[in-house]
Amino acid sequence: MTLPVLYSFRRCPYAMRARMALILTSHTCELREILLTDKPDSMLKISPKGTVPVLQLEDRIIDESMDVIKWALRSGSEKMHILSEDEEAMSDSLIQLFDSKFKYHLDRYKYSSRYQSIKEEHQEKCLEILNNLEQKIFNQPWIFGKLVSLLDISILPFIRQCKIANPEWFKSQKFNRVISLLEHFESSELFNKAMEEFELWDPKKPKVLIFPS
Ligand SMILES: N[C@@H](CCC(=O)N[C@@H](CS)C(=O)NCC(=O)O)C(=O)O
Repeated sequence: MTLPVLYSFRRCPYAMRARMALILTSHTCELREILLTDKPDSMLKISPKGTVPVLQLEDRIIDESMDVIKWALRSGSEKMHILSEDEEAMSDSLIQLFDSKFKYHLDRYKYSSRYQSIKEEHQEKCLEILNNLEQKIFNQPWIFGKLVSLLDISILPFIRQCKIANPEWFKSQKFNRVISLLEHFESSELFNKAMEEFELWDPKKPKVLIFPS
């Protein structure tokens, strides 16, 4: 059986969450690390929209990160928190919020010159969303307690980007539970395994690199 191929970009939050889902469900794949500025033809041929992650299976292509996660999680994972009905509703609505509104403001906060946006306005909108999340966190070390959940892996890569944009500002905010959650995430084995560096995949000299290694 041929291994699934994952086209990935290490720092991409969407690819990050897909890699974490693969780790948590003990899936192994061939990882092809790409540059967003030089996407390989083999990737564009199977997914012309040109975003990562792209998972190439024997019988189909999955090129949306949440679909990669759903595929990985189809038989569940004993390492992950099982969501109750209420938690699932909360998780779905927060993932939707972070993928749309939070990401929108995050981009305009981080890349204000590219977007010609007013940085402070978008920082404030990110802050509102994070303050709101703070009111929904009651457990430790992950959002639903001792096991990591779909919600943690889906939104934490974006919260991390918000911190990276200005760590001093981020750490001086009052959302202490969000800060602890992010610190736990960044020091977790899961995150560190997902962030392992892979050499760039070169279609002219293709090497099969296995993820997780
Ligand atoms: N909705 C997609 C979004 C993926 C996405 O936008 N990935 C970014 C990198 S973080 C990308 O590939 N952008 C294409 C580019 O910059 O050319 C998903 O969830 O997989």
